[in-house]
Amino acid sequence: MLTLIHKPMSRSASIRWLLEELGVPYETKAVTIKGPDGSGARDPSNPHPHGKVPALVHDGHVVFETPAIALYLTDLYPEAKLGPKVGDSARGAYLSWLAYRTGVMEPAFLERRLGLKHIYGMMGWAAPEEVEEALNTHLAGKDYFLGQTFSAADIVVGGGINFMMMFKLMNETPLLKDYCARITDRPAFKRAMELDAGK
Ligand SMILES: N[C@@H](CCC(=O)N[C@@H](CS)C(=O)NCC(=O)O)C(=O)O
Repeated sequence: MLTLIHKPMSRSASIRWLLEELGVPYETKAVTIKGPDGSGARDPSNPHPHGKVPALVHDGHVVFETPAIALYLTDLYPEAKLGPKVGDSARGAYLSWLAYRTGVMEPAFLERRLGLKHIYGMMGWAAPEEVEEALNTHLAGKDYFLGQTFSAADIVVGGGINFMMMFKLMNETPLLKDYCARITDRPAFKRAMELDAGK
């Protein structure tokens, strides 16, 4: 059994979206988390080492960190074709973009949000304007991160782009706007959002 440790409308919504894309049975376990305004508290029953969401429990095994959960699930259900298998020529790009979400993209835009100065050679991520340029350059002429095929990289990175543009952390470009419209038009995305909204 798959259990998503979840808080609606948080980062774990992207894993719910992925589970809906996969079309596999899963349950959600709602937990409380600490909020940025000091509200909320860690749920002692959350197996994530820092009490964050998402976490996934699969037959008693805990997986945490969004890219790791996405990779775990797309490897577990290869028939859904949401992530290239080991040996596939697109596998390297897939892994790289999954890692990019939390290793580069998120820290860069948090740096912008907090008004921090980018320090080259020290910060392990790129400056926000360079991330924007890289994303726009990579997606030019493509429908999805891996080219013409939708994959979980579009949920993990694309979902992040959608969120960051919505909250004005990332500059909107016609290309990114079109891309986000394409990925959020998917029935699984709409289902996940409706479920999160309690509909
Ligand atoms: N790097 C983690 C970040 C997870 C994360 O920070 N989630 C937020 C919710 S959007 C959270 O649980 N915050 C509670 C806390 O920081 O204690 C991932 O991508 O899975």
